[in-house]
Amino acid sequence: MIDEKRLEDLKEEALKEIRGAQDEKGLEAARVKFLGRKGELTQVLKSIAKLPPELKPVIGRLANQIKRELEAALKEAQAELKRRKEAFLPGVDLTLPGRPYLLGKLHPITQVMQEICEIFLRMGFSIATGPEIELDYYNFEALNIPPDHPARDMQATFYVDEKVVLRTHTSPIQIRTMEREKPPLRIIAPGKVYRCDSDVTHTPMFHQIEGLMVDREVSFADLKGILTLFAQETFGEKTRVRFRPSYFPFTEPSVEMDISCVICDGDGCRVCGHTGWLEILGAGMVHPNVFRSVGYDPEEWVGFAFGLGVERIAMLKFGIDDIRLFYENHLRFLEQF
Ligand code: FA5
Repeated sequence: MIDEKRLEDLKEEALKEIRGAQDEKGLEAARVKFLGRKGELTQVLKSIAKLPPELKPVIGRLANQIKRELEAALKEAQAELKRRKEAFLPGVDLTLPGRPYLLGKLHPITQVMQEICEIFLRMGFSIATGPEIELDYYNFEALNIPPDHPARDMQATFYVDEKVVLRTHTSPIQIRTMEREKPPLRIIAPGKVYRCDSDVTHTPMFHQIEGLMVDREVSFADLKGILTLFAQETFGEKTRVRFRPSYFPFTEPSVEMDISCVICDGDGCRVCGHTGWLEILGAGMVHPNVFRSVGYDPEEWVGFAFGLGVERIAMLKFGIDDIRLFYENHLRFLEQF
């Protein structure tokens, strides 16, 4: 005969099996064993009818309560198994340390280019762009370099065909901007340029930033002032600059700007060839012929322009002695910036 003790024992046994089930199969076996059609508790419930009347309500209530408890335990065990299954996927060990998430970074040349652009943006310049595959007209002719001009040899050009080149400098953007916009204007133009050139300080593709300022009263003093400020913001307040006469067909007069050597501070070392100075850019007052080619009146407008090599600046800033390192893409090199 069933009594309360027997029922309690049954409950304990059932809970033990339900909670101890290692998988869904084990859990289902436990359910069938106790709560199935022929399960042990089901049998008890069925036999209640045959109990003496005074025992019926007591055993009936207890048996039903145990049934509810076992059903709840089953549900909980099912949920726990599901949680375990999700956490322990086959072949996945969640105790292993996570894989490092490799974050990309800006290339050092891009970083330097952005830095330089920001300096000029703060001075009221805006950014202009132009195509890398350029017409001979914009790269040379409109810049006062006619077809047989000896200055064409200053830049070893990649020709696409007779009339089309890979731009050798960012100066054609001067022309394109002036054709499009009326003066006054103040632009900088960063971009890739190409020359048939390769050694420790030259690569066939490199970056330049062009600057152009045109107004009614721009003077050589403005050129000097703005470029001096640029040099000091880039290389530090103590940087000294000097301007040497030079030649570019599209500027007159033309200069090259040197900064005091960033390595030896002007004392003379291997990097500056023991001169104490490093050349960083070319510049000058816009040649009247350039204004004529874009339809600006050279009697009314004056301007200055400059062009700098970004790799050169980056090499000096970071103390790098071989320009090719920028383009070999070794992670151990690139990760340092
Ligand atoms: C020019 O390209 C002129 N367009 C600059 C200019 C603009 C002058 C406006 C006046 C007014 P240059 O050929 O000197 O000038 O080149 C400028 C800079 O580009 C050089 O000082 C150098 O830093 C860099 N450069 C030249 N060739 C290479 C190369 N193959 N690889 C890396 N940098 C180079």
